[in-house]
Amino acid sequence: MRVTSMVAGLAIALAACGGEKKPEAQSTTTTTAAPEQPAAAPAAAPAAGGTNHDVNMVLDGSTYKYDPAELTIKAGDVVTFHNKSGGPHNVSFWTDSIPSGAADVLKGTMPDQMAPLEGPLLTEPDAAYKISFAGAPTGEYKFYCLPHLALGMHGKLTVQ
Ligand SMILES: [Cu+2]
Repeated sequence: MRVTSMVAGLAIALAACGGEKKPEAQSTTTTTAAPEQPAAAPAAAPAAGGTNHDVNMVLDGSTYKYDPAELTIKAGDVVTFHNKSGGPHNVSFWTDSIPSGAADVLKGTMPDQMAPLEGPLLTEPDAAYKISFAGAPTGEYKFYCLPHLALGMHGKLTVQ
């Protein structure tokens, strides 16, 4: 019975051998990193649909002024005041020299008011102050610079 047992042993050895067959490596290591989405860069765009108008606040020689001192815009536009030289400057509206109903609108659209209709003092060079005229009534809006009112720094904007 020696032969039989040898055959049996061989069969077991073969079976063991076959069992050791390793499965093919399935996972090919291609970890494709998700491509980084370019950050959607919202430029400093004016409020929806409104055109931006720039007004510089300057010391020109010995004259403090808004440049331009008068401008005409449309309701919904934005006016950006820039502190160019001679600051600090600000933008204040005369409550009795704006259209009826305008004060309520400006109270909501003028950021960081020091007092009603009185914009903050801009001290940093090139600081900008943005006022939206969304929903603003048509008419004339007269404004002035609090520190330089006595020196004649004032302006007028007309909303059409
Ligand atoms: Cu000023």
